[in-house]
Amino acid sequence: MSRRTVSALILALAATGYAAHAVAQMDHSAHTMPAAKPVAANVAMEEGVVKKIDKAARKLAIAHAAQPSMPAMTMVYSVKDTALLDKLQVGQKIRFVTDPADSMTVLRVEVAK
Ligand SMILES: [Cu+2]
Repeated sequence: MSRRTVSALILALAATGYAAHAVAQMDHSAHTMPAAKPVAANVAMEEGVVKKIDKAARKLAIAHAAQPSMPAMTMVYSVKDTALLDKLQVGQKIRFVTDPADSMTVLRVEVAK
């Protein structure tokens, strides 16, 4: 491959990566955030109540509060780390953070006081 071909390939890959990133962010905005929030503000926590815990499947059903873009509802989220589920009980009020790249994956959970 010539140098020029390699640079063109790198540019093409970079462009693809950017597009995918933008789409992932848009998905997340549509689900949980009002538009125009910078990525750094994505640490805002959502509120909800634990409805079901399934450690074997690494799933967590949460009745989440109303959000700017969606009404209150129960949704089933995935967790990457089942240790997140250890401290939870059905019926507990929680605050949680979802993955900016995948709004159906919970990254962090806190029991609300
Ligand atoms: Cu929802």
